[in-house]
Amino acid sequence: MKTIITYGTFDILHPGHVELLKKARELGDYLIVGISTDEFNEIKGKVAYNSYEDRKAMIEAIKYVDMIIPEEYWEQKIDDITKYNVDILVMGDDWKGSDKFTYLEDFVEVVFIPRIRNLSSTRVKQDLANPEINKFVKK
Ligand code: C2G
Repeated sequence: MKTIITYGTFDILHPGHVELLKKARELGDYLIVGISTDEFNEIKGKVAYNSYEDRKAMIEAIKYVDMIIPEEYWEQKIDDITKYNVDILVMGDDWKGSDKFTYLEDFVEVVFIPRIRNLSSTRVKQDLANPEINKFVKK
């Protein structure tokens, strides 16, 4: 059995997230998703709209996902790779070249998947706050 792992905040869910999870799962037989806890998001400098529990509920409802684990610190990936006998770590290619991942290439196959369109949770939040785009927001 080929085990795949990926990590992320997965806040405002959008097609880019789903495409990433689909493509990750297609690389093997079992997909583990490490979802950033609210505390780890603070370390990442991110504020999620949805709580960890809500983000976990959304991601585990996606048919490509087999297991959810909390992502609590950057360096846990080495432990996860051993603990879950991971064959491939997958991330969107916005992480390609990041020192958060390059060192992992000595321990596991790392695959960067091209991000589809330029979707992001941040952009969705910005668009929703923009009265020119979101008609429910008063000008
Ligand atoms: N992603 C993608 N395409 C998009 C947007 C995001 O492939 N249009 C990918 C990202 O590259 C990442 C995953 O979806 O692999 C989750 O994205 P985020 O929720 O923004 O997570 P991020 O802030 O990148 O945190 O230790 C890793 C970090 O937890 C990743």
